[in-house]
This record gives sequence, structure tokens and C-alpha cells, in this order.
Amino acid sequence: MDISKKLECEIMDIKTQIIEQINDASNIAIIMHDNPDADAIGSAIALEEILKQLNKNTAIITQNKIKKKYAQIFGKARVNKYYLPNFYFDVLFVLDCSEQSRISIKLKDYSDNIIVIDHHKNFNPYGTIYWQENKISNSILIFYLIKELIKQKYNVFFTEIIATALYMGISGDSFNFRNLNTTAETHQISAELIEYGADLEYVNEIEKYSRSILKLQKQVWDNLIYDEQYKIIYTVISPQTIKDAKSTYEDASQIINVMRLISDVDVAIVFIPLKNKVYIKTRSHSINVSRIMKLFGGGGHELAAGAVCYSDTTFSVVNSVIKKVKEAIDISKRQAK
Ligand SMILES: [Mn+2]
Repeated sequence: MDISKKLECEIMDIKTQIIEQINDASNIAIIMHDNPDADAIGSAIALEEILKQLNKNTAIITQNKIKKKYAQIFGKARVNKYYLPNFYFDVLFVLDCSEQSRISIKLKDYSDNIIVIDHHKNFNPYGTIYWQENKISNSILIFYLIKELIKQKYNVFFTEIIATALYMGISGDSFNFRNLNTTAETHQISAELIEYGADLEYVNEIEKYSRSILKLQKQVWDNLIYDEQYKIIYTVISPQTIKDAKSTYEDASQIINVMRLISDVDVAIVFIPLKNKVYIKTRSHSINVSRIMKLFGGGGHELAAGAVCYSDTTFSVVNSVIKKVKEAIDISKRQAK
């Protein structure tokens, strides 16, 4: 058997293994990485809907408050609150989470059977069983799990909620299909989800910025630093700035997505100091920022990563991050020659 065929077999096998675990379980919980994004939430909702179709008791554990804008898809009653049930489940799914450290609760408190489904390249294995496959979005893996269930003649089908949830996840992690990792597969699956009734208007709504970002932008734009030689753009957003603009930390971290769309920018970085921590958010068009964020105790995707750094001086964090980014750019320039 050639290697790719063998690999395909193993991947098939893991999906079937997961389906068997679902079959044997009655109570199934789902958890996502901390501060879940559209991909994590989309994956969780779609999986939950499918499990309900299979008559399972389900729960989505929320170790963070889910933002209000997800109310339509996540349920009004479930947003903006924690949900940490006092219950032991037959199976606990962990979604879109490359590192166990990105979960703040103890998984073992909820189940001894932990199934991990993750799409990150830098996945660090954990769980009873795991299915890791490099894809642009975790929602694509959930899509394939549903397809496998249908293939194996389970009585499941794509609803509009599932289609919207998965489309939202793919759109989110691909930066609206702008990410260079976007492939024909990304579009083919998205097209199929539109056929199943994905609510594009709602997905667009989620991706909009709140009005409170405007005042903050005004302040931030005045303090942007642009390095023309390295094409790095960065800024420090202090708690005082956020307060003065009557804005929020969410707005502050959203600004990175505006910065990355400026022409002649390769790497965009936002530093948000809070107490003795500095939150770092990075976006890149070519440099592997996940590798750099790892040096600061963080991680993420190659082109979108972050870290939380313990330090009393923002200045030193900014300097060392910028230094590392410049080193990475120098190396890639040398390699390109
Ligand atoms: Mn993801």
C-alpha cells in the first residue's frame, strides 16, 4: 500500500473510531479552546446538532463567556455566561484546541474518555483518541465527520443551523477566504454549505466591527509605528486608551484585523498591557508568527498567532517581540535569495 493510501486509511479509521465512541455514549459534552472564535463555536454547534440528531444528551461546556453576537447560533440563553456542569460524561469532545493548556478546566473532571478533533499544524497530542488533520478550519473536519456518518447510513442531515455554523467557522479561520491557505476544497465545502442553507447574512453580521471601535481607532492610528524597511506595523493599546475611547478589550484585539489589511504591511502586531501581563496579537502575510509567539509562551496559526506574556514593562516585551520578528524576516529574506 502506498503511503498516501495508508494515511487515508488511518484517517478513515479514526473517523470510524469516533463514530463508534459516539454510538456507545449517551451523555456527550463538548468543549472548545479558551476564548473561542468563530471556528471553535461553529464546530461545537454543528457537532452538538448532529449529536442531538443521534438522540444523545449533549452539553457545551463554556469555560469563557461566549460573546453576545453569537446569540443567534449559540442560543440566547447560553451566551455571556459560563457553563460548568456538575456532571460526568461518557465522552468529552475537545474541539479546535492544539494544546491541552488552552483549556483552563480539568478535562478529567468531566470524562475519562476524551476525543480531540483539531486542525492545527502544531498540534500537541493529548486525549484518549485524537483526530488531527491539517485543514484551514476545524469546521472542515466536522463537515467530514458528518459526511462519514451519512456515508455509514446514520440518520443525520445538514440543517441550516449546521450549515451556518460550519460556514461561519470556515469564513472565520480563512479570514473571509483571503488566507493563502484557502484551497479549492475550502470553496467546494463552503459552496455545499450554501446549498444546505448557510445564512451568509448572519455570518457577515458576526464579522462586523462594533461602533465603539471607531473612537479607539482614532487614538490607535495616532500611535501606530510603521517600520518601512521590514513592513511591520505595531501599536500598544493601553487600558487608559481603551477607557478614554469608551471601548472594549475586544475592540482593541479586533484592530489587528484592520491593520493587516493595510498595503505594504507584512506583519501587524498589537500589544495590550493589562496589569502585569501583556497580551500580544500578531497577523502576518508570510512570516510564521506562530513560531515567534511560541517563544513568548503562546502559539496559534502560522499567519495569526498570539501570546500572553508576564512582564511589568511593556517596553521590554515590545522590543523583544519586534527583534524576533525582524530576525525571522531577515532569515526568510536570506532564504529567498
Ligand atoms: Mn480553528
